Amino acid sequence: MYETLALVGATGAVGRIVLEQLAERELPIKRLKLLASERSVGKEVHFRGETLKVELLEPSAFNHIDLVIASTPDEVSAEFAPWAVKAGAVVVDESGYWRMDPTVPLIVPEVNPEAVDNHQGIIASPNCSTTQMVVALAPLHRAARVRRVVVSTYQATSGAGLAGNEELNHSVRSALVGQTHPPKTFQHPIGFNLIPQIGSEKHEGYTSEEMKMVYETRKILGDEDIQVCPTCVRVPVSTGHSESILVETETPLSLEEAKELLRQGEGITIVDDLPGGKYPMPRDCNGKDDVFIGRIRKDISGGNGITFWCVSDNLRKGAATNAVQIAELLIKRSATKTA
Ligand code: 11C
Repeated sequence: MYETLALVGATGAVGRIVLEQLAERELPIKRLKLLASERSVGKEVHFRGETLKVELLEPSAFNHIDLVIASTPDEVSAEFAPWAVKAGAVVVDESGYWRMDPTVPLIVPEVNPEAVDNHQGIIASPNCSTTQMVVALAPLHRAARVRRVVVSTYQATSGAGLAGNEELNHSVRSALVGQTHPPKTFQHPIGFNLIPQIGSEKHEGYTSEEMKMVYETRKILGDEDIQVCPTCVRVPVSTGHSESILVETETPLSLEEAKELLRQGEGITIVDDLPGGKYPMPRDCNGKDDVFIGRIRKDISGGNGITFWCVSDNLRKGAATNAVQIAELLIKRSATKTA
């Protein structure tokens, strides 16, 4: 059923990891086609012992393609996804363009796998900062209904792609010799700095990145009443987003109950030993697919809250891994239906 796969954006930061994931995991794909804009056409990519050439992203590229995994800017997705659907393919899209479309399921396989069945040709994968947070919130929400979340993010430069990491390198090297590298990708120099702006202003002083965390969280958890107050910050770390999360639930949870729920949560690894100096940090979580949680505490400021620290590889679970897991889910569920 899903035997031919096209990867759109194969040469980008996320596309490269999708390729690694496809090689590592056992998807029953018989043919892989790599698509990109004119700039990358002809580039050679090695995959499972073969050399594949990147082909042009155009409407006819989707003929005889069953499944598409795409990591492109929003405007590219807006244009090509309808071509792919018209040709009969199902698109797993990592851009922000389709996520809030009511006809498009927004999927984190550990959280809302059943929603994938409602697709009409496009399935969206969430923003990286949302994905790791909802993996952590899901077990608490199922048990005690999440009412309010206050989150501050510490987001890696690779969230802005290969250009973001290049800018981090240049910015740090320049700062070490007393110079300033003029920023292009970020609003300010990122070396030895923190930038409390990701995206542009979107709603009442909140940025587009922050509002994604509000809207996408409600859609994935299927609860429009969840209140989310986010502050998103770019930090000089190349890979691995970190988040400080305070969550209030309708049903009170003891610290032990919350720890147990998180411990049992799918896709979660707990690293929580403050006296031993053990907690998740980006450099330890990179290259891994789980969401890592530590510093789990009761909110001592009053109210009915649990607070914790959450780290995940933004290029893997935040992007490539989640998309490949959606593809696996789709293949598994369609096999069950046709069996
Ligand atoms: C960042 N979270 O760290 C962004 C990147 O909507 O998929 C991903 C943007 C998105 O800059």
